Amino acid sequence: MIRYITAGESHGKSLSAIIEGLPSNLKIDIDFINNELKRRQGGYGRGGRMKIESDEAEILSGLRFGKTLGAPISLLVRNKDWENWTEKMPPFGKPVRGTEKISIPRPGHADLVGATKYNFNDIRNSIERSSARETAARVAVGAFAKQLLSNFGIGITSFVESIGGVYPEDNLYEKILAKGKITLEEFEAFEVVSNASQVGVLRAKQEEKIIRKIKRAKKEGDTLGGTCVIIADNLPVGLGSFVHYERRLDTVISKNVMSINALKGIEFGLGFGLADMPGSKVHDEIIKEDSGYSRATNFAGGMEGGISNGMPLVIRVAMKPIATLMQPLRSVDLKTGVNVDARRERSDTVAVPACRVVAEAMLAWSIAELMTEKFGGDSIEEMKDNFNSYTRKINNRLRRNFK
Ligand code: EPS
Repeated sequence: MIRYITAGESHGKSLSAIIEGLPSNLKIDIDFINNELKRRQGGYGRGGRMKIESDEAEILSGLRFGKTLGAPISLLVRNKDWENWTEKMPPFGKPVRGTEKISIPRPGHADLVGATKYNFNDIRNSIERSSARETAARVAVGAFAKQLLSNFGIGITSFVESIGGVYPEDNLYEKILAKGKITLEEFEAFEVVSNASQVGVLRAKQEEKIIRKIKRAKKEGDTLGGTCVIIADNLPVGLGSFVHYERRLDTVISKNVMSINALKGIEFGLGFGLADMPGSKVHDEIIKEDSGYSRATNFAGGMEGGISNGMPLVIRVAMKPIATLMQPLRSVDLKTGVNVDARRERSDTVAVPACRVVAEAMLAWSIAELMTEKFGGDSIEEMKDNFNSYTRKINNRLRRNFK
């Protein structure tokens, strides 16, 4: 079993994470981790904070000469902005005279529920840990998972499908599902094109429209949400299970991916679209190929019965607009009980391009959870042996069983 935990406040000294259960001898490339962190920071429409930070992971334990020891891994991502917050966020001491106590919650943020639940007299205490800054730690964790998965040929990519309701004109998502299998060239093209786009999309005309929309939203003091598509390819058949609710592939993915700040929806394959169509139009027909059994289409998004079926794993997620508005909505000052405008706080106009990178990390983690559960092993060598033995024999066994 692998697990991780993160710690850290948005304007505290650092974010940190502990990862437990990765096999030993797994090669880890720090440049890869830092590049993932850089990808998360990018995207048109982010706020002032990303100009201050240049996120980098510092590995404190669990690695020796670039390989895992099988021991817990601990890592840090330092907050450069901490320098500006030493008086407002010290772990000890007392607030200096004149330190503002925040009493006006933002609609849509964790401000009010956090202060209510944790019995705070300053909303700053809610803001700090609920901030999506925490996702930097999770991207670092996901970068470990991605490197584990690459040993088994499993790749993960993504693109932003829409921002502010601006979708590609060619119904791209359905097209990908209708096509079924994804070639390596197509997979790589998703990666290259989305990474080159300022907003993570695949279509140039759509990018222009989205940038115009973000500019307008910013001018109007508003914010935008959007949808992202995340794809994992080359999964073996058999990850997840129908025998228990918590072991289903879709359960594990939902738990991890839906924990991302501001995510409000997830679809597997055609998802909600499946509900509107007759079965004859959406169930993926089974076809025989030299390498085994395949499906003619992929509307199920790579799973049947909570188990991976060897088709690309395709999910779509929806992110709500950022809750901090420069043209604020109505709120209440908790000090006076009087209706006032919500508080403004430095923030982003849109963070959907960052969200797709975090979603990749969480999808990678989900698959890593199930891969280590199924193929176990204390070292990467042992895990590979188990994996190879299973995947090599799986088709022959099926053939023999049904002779
Ligand atoms: C974020 C850091 C934050 C915000 C954003 C995400 O920085 P700051 O609050 O210092 O400006 O840019 O946080 C939120 C959207 C949120 O709602 O908390 C980051 O590193 O991703």
